[in-house]
Amino acid sequence: MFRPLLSLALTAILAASSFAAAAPENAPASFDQLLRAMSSAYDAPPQPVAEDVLPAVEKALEGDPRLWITVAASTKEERTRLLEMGLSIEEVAPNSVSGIVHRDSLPAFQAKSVGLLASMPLAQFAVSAYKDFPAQDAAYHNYQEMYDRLKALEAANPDIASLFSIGRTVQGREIWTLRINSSAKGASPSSKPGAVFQGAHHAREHLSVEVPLLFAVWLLENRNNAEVRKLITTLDIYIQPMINPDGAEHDIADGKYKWWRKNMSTNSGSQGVDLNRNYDSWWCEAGASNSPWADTYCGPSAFSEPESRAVRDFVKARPNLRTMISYHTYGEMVLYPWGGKYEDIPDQNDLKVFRNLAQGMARLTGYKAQKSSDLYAATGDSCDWAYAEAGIFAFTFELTPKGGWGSSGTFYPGAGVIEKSVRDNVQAALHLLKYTDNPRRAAAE
Ligand code: 0X9
Ligand code: ZN
Repeated sequence: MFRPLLSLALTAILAASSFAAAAPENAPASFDQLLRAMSSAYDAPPQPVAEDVLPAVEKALEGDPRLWITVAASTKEERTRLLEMGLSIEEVAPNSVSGIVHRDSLPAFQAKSVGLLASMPLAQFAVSAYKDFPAQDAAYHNYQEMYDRLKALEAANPDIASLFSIGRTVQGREIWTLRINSSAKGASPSSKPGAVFQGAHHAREHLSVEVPLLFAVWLLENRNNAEVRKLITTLDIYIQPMINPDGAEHDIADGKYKWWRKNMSTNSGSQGVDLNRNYDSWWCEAGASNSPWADTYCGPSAFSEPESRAVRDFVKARPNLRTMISYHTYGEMVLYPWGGKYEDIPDQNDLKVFRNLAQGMARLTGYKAQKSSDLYAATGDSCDWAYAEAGIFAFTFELTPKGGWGSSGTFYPGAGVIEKSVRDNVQAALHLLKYTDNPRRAAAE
């Protein structure tokens, strides 16, 4: 899909800054410049793009006799028949297709035997296809922009950064992973101790994309700083900013937030599985629902979803992984296992490691460190699974806002929170990296 608005808006913001004037063409924005541009976007003068482009699109298609329709079809033979009826098929889903048809052909598609699911004027569809994050939140990266940013980092640091996909989502999007490693590329193995930073298991938690993504920008920009260089040359670092891109894109797809949490799989009559209930850690016991329509639906079985399977296979193929952060929002907390049981993890030494690392990261962010299940018990979460399965010191971060009285915003706190969240969390993530060679060192503190 075409999504020119955000890149145009960001380009306009960057072009207005003195940096852009001085920087060579195509130079990637620095961490500071990028953050400044992103955090000022929320109070930047109204961006002309939405105002200019959308009416122009509407005008160009005004009175156009074509419609965008969605029709039931599950086989290639059915799809061929629809082409023969005059539908240009543009999108194919497992049980339906969408595309463009002349309004005079509509009656044929309305016949009982055909199964017309939806129709709208092409102008209306075209405008909706242009939609993105609401203008005031344009600084947040959508899927394409996240990919572009990762790709640019790889291009600017080809010796130590490589981009690869750990698998595809329900709707076929790649789950992109940026790897930072001075001696290994892509999916190849490494014996260096590994760390993983993940965002957006939950669709509406958009700040959880920005924090790991901008951490990657920061790390690579500071690659020549002695401390950072040591981390980059001794560790195997993976950044996966969008585990659930289908859901994240759905949440912003018509320019208004949908408060969507789950992935986009189709269940009987409803949509989505809660990916943070789909891992095989006491799957679908406490704190998970087996009702497909529920926001905490655990799915038909553990690892039923391609997104959680991709993470499972990624982790299992890399026994060198030692630490992990899964970013979520909101609540300003640093959580450690167990999440699925009220008890402490049985290994007292590991418990000390978890507590000390969590406390260290809480100090740097101002968040509260606690056992996950002290918040509530919820089974099937990724961090319980990663620790139980692979011994990874895995933390769930609940980012800003704090919630409750005196705190503003929930899942949509605005672009103004990005800068502080990123800066504080860069320090917390660095803290974890400093222990990734041997996290058990932290037990002694
Ligand atoms: O419920 C979740 O999956 C996480 N909170 S969120 O509001 N982002 O949905 C918290 C997961 C922490 N883990 C457990 N308490 N098990
Ligand atoms: Zn979440």
